[in-house]
Amino acid sequence: MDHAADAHRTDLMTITRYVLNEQSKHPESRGDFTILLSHIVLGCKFVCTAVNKAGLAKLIGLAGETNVQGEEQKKLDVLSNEVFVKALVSSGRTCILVSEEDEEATFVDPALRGKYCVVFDPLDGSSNIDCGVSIGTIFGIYAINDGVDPKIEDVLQPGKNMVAAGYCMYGSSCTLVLSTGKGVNGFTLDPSLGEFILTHPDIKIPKKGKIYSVNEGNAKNWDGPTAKYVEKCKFPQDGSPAKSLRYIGSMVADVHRTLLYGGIFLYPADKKSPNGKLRVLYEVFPMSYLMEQAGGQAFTGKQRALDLVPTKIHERSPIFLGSYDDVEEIKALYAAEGQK
Ligand code: AFP
Repeated sequence: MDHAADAHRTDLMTITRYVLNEQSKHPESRGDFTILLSHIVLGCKFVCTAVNKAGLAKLIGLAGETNVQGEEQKKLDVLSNEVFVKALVSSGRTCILVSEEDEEATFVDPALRGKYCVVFDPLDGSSNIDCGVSIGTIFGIYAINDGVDPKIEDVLQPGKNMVAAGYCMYGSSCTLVLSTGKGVNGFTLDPSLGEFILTHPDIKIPKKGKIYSVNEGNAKNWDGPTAKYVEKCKFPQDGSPAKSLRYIGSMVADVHRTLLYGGIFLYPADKKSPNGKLRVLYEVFPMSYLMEQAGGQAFTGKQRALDLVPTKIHERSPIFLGSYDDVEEIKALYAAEGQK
């Protein structure tokens, strides 16, 4: 144990302390957001533990299978969803929940309702679980005037109306990245304390990056601007070095790297999937919100991603997000295509 290093860590900025500090800047605040966030944090800690134990505990398997004790086994994504739904409902601060795992939105029982709507993917990248690749939880939060009579339109709002967004990555460490609309901060779980500690204050994405991240296996079905952009990444004509390709296939991991190192993450439309693959409410919006808050951009191929108005809770959209200058390039290619 490095006691010398530990001795310096006597003034720990936990995520709760950070949010309470922010709350104190708004004397009218009743602490509802802090309570909601603490329930999200609890969900993340639970899922982190479950992900870490997955191999050992044989949590991986088909939902409905039984373990040696005859208890029903749940797949990690099913389990994670249950954990988050229960944590969010019991916070008493939510009125509508939209989860990637549930076909319909959950309207919270009137006795437990609060003013927040939470959209989330409890375990994104779950096809990577079996090989131990980083996966994560993604969430976005809307606030409505009162939670008494919530309607589905309350969550069918553009991403720019979110009051907060974030993700938790279950990787070599467990990292929670959060924005409440005033920049982006990263917190790493200290397992010995069971607390998320501020380790990445005020994250800013580099203005231009050296990495592009896309599933190139879909290249034969791409449209012109996407194909041209990727060609430029590999064979730049302006004398700049070629970009490196990094693609994990787990959005949280790919976006986390993009946020910290810069570059661009693309999940474009293609001939087979004209709306791309990623879901607007709980993948595209939260990640776009974080990118903009970190100084980057997010674009759908037609417009600023956060201006999109979803019409269905599980709607999909193409997405290009990352460093400001890199997204500017793809925007220019789409604009040129539009002028033909
Ligand atoms: P899974 O949850 O099915 O693994 O999907 C993950 C995901 O939604 C997102 O996290 C990735 O960025 C994207 O899909 C990867 O999709 P491709 O496998 O088509 O590249």
